Amino acid sequence: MQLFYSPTSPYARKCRVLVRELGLLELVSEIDANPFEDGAGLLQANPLGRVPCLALEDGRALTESSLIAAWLNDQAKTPWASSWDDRRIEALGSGLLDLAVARRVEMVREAALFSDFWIGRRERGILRALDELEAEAPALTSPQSLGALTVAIAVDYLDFRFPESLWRQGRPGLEGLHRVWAQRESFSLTAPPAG
Ligand SMILES: N[C@@H](CCC(=O)N[C@@H](CS)C(=O)NCC(=O)O)C(=O)O
Repeated sequence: MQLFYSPTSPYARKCRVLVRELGLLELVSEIDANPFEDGAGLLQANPLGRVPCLALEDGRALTESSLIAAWLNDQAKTPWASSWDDRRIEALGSGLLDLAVARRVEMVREAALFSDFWIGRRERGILRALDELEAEAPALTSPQSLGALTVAIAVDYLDFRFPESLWRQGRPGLEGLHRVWAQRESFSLTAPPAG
């Protein structure tokens, strides 16, 4: 299997962390593919032109990080437990990521195209999602959970793209969850490049 990723994509990072956590490095080769370069390999695997994309041996490809994560978990000798509640947290964490990535997009547009409406909307959504996840944090103690992993990836992305973010303030549960993940080798080996 080939996993197309880019080093700065948090969605791809989630899959890369999982590959390491589940001991699947021998099954999955990782291909660095900046989606904005529209490389032939990525576009052939994923018509959406996005990463992550997992190209399977039979020619099919999986194109959503949560789907890829579920697939990888199914391939593991010792899969992580899955529940609807964990999937609910995973979806909330993915939504937080969507808002943070969309907020980042607003930052890198030409200044003339900045939209206060969209920036404000994204920021309010990010804060609401963080507060909701803080309330859930006491239940997210197992590192072997796709929900907890997704939340850790999302708050780490805030540190990466918005170093001025005060997401830790008043959110000790999320801070603790992040600390647990930040100590894991799978997390440090897949950290986005500085700068
Ligand atoms: N919902 C998708 C989002 C994937 C996504 O947006 N990836 C970004 C990189 S962070 C990308 O490839 N962007 C290229 C583009 O939008 O053209 C997932 O969970 O995998």
